[in-house]
Amino acid sequence: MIGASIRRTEDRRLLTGRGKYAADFRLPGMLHAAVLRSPHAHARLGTIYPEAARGLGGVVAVITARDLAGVGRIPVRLGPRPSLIACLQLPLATDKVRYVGEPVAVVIAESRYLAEDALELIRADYEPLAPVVDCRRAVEPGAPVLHEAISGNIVDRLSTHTGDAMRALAAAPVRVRERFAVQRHTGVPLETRGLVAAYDGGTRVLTIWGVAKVPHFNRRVLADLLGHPEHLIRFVELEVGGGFGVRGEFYPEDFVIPWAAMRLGRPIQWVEDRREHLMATNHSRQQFHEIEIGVSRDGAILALADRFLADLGAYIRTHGVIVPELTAALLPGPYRIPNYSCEVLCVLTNKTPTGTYRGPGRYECTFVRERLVDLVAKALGVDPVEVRRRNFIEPDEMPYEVGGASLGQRTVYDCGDYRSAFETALAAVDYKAVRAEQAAGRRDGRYLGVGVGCVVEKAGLGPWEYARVEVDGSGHVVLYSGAAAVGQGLETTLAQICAQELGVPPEAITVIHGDSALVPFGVGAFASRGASVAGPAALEASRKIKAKILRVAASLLEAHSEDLVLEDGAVSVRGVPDRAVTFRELARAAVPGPPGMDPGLVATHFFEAPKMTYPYGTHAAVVEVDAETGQVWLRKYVIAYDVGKAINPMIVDGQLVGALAQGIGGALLEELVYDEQGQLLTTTFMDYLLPTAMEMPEATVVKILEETPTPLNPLGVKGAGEGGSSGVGAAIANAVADALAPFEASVTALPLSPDRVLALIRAGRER
Ligand code: MCN
Repeated sequence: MIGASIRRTEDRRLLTGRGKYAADFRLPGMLHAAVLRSPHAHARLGTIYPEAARGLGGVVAVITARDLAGVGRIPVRLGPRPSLIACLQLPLATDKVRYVGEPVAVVIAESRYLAEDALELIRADYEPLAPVVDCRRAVEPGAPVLHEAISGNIVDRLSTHTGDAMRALAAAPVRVRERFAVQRHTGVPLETRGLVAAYDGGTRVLTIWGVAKVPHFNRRVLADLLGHPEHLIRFVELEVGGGFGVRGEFYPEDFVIPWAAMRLGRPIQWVEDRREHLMATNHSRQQFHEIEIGVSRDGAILALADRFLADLGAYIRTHGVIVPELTAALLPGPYRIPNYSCEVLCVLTNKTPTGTYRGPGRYECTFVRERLVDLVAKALGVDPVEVRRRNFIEPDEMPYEVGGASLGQRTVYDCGDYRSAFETALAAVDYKAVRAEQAAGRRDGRYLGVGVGCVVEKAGLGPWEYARVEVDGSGHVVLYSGAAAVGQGLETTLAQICAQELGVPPEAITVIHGDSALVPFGVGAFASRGASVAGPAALEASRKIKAKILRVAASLLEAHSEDLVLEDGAVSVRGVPDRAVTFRELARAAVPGPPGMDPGLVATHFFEAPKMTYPYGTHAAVVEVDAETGQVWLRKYVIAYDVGKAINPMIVDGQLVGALAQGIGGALLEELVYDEQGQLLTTTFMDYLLPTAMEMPEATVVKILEETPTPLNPLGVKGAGEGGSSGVGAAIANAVADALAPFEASVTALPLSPDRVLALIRAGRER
């Protein structure tokens, strides 16, 4: 079962329209909420006048910060640091608003229409302040300050040092220096955020439906903010129409809606619309790098020194400064870099706050590093692939300590054969043939380019995950997992692991997750940890239950457990198939169970993962650029990616291709654009361009590698959820730069939208 490309069990209900999402959820007497959002990027907030809205028929309540006096700020989930506390977000704005879209008031009404209408009747006094929109400006003296409490806009400084980068740079025979920028963009799941909250005043149980990603952590946050006992709050996941890092974090609405449901004693639904999503849900990725590399004359990297600004938006949200931290930790990538330094300024601006987005920090650092490596090749006059070949960390150097740390762990690559993945990708893209086609094309005025991006990802963040396996009284196997589903196929792959141990088909196993009443402990779905942390938890719990099944069967069949065969939901004595007991009989016999054994066919396991695993691979892109229109066509795209062992290769393939689509969006199309006043200009899909099937490469080749199983878990698996996007900005940018080499175009920023590509061609021509 492990290693089998079986179809996803969850698709039966999803593809037949039976999935229930937050917006599908209905309860009798349910009210609806709408959020009044700041129209200003930066303003003092004076009196809010909710009276007219309250007077509108059908409006049940208008909630402002005055109603929430004493409610705390939303805490950091990953990497809390004392320096960040002053800039955390309150559920509703109090005396100041700091980005367009910041929640100012919430209307609760009998219908969504009424709630939206009532928003227009709320007046608020704003005293506009000068906004600071560009983080490069925000760090200058005299720039407007967002949070007076930290007297400036730099909320944190991070630094990483290995060896002595400055000295090594000074001594390096060849040095290349460049500035790179990654644009603000983000995960845009088709299902926007949403939730339903209901409070039972009799039992005092508060239930939230529509939660995602980290239900158990968020339940604790809500319990703390409400001052309500955690065990009286139930979180229920429903289906999740994509998360990509942004959905499922704790946002202001995740407090206000449950709070209002408790006060009003009626269920309330809130569903984000797309415009809100684009201005209220975490943004990501915006960074400005100034980087220098020193190499020997034969291309060996001697030193790398980076300094970058990370634009975190107006408040610190649940990811703290983890995205820039990950950038700094993984910037060295698959190369041996003896001297490395990175200085990071985490900067606040009057824009939507930020968080993680699939491949957080790695999309950015991979783009920066891999572009720089191509520039080294140019400086040395060699093919870019040769510089990479010169610098890969070799398998016999594993585990490899990079220096630096993220998520509280030193960056130590567990295992890997970077060169092999690289050569696999080059072979699949047919590098030599593409170069020949390129040369021929140029003679005909066609601009073909090929580019690679080598990726080292991180996956499998602990600290642990929970699993429980039960055989119920009817003999059915149930697997409870503390992980969560965001669309990645969790149910199928966990069932495969359990099925392998218990000899039952995966589709016969019910996988339960995301419901805090049924699953008492859980960490969730992020950091590509499902396969490598939740998977081993499921495996070990399955092994325990198998041992228990055999012990109960041995006692019932009066045989030695070594003589028993477990197959098709029954246990029989080897060679005597008639002497058998079914799972159903065993489950019933196990309560209260043979003397000295815990009752019931139940087994629990916490899999602890103190170290992360580092999947890796190479992306290769072949593009053709239309020099008249600036359009970039993706002729071919290759991803060779090592996941140690694929539980379900079809799902891994889907993960890589899906992530590739998102990476293409980041490389060519998607950008959250603000004007100088801090107004977000991209609030519809007319302006914020997502890739469609039309923008996918004409040919996509995915090579799933299983060359280096990780020693860090009993399955040998590494994550697969993010590596498909992390290398895309790098590979496409290198390919476009390669295509535009005749114009001497300097490709240093994403996205490579047609207008930018034309500007690059023009600037190159002028040089
Ligand atoms: N898998 C596998 N074998 C492996 C590794 C993974 O079969 N060696 C399978 C897993 O069992 C799972 C999927 O591939 O079904 C992704 O696994 P993993 O990499 O462990 O990631 P998680 O389960 O922790 O999922 C989260 C991850 C992240 S961090 C983001 S962001 C993301 C993603 O996966 N968001 C997604 N994939 C997504 N896919 C969909 N459809 N929607 C999202 O929002």
